Amino acid sequence: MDVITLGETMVLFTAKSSGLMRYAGDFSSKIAGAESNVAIGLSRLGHQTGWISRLGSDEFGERIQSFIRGEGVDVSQVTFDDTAATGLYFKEKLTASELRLKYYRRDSAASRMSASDLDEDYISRAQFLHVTGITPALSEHCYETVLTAVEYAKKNNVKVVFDPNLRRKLWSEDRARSVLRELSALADIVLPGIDEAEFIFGKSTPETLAKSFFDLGPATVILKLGKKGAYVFSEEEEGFVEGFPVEQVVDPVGAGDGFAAGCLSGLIEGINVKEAVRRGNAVGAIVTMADGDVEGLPERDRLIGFINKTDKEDV
Ligand code: KDG
Repeated sequence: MDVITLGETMVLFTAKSSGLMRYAGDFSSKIAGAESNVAIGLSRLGHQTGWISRLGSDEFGERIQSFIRGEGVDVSQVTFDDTAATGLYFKEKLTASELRLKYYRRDSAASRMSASDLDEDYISRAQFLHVTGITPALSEHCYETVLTAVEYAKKNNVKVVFDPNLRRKLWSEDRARSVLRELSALADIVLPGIDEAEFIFGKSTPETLAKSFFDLGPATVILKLGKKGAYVFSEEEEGFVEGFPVEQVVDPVGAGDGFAAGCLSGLIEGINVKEAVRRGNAVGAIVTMADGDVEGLPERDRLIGFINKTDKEDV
């Protein structure tokens, strides 16, 4: 297994019309969850991935499991809970460029994940464990589950990748700040966005913010700068990696997960960090041009074509 991840996936309903969702009569339905988005992104690029989670014993839970399995992700560690429902999430398109997200996930099946759901042997077989700051925000049990998964990874020389993925709606600012710092310190690779870095350390330059994460302990910090690309700070390398031009942003949600999938794909293959980040930038850019959180994740040929096309246009 190349990457194992753990977290909640929900059914996503997107209003087909723009304006306040109270007037929306039609919705499209998809599936979304930061961690499974990463697993799917990697699987489309040809890597072996596994996703650990809990789903409700309901039709939405069945749908999510089938979808993710259909994408080639191992779902053998997914359990079903008879006493809680699968989480839901709505996208309200106020205008073409203004989205509002609404969760219905409190006390969902995934929020009841527990450390006893984890199999150390399964985690030990991966090259990377990917976790995000969404899971510990779901419940105290989920927080402990993430810590245990990280502990199993470290014990077995599995590299820990942490994406803070700050979701302010899920927890208090103080708690978020303290847990995001704690998990950043435990990780080998941290993938914060600039806003998340400023949330933790206060406003500063990308260089200083990346260094602040690095001083917590991870060997590699990859700070996401949106369309400008990313800033890398690691033991071996340091510097900016430029982003890719995007024709038209259709839906930016999920770009960070695409970025993580692209970077991890490069790291699995052993290319240098800046080249891996460039791959991450390309996947992130491609994802923004499609509607939905996973629909835009490219297969390898398309990714290579996109990178080569941009390189030619640059010459
Ligand atoms: O990163 C995209 C995610 O935000 C989305 O797919 C849903 O996992 C999700 C969340 O908690 O917001």
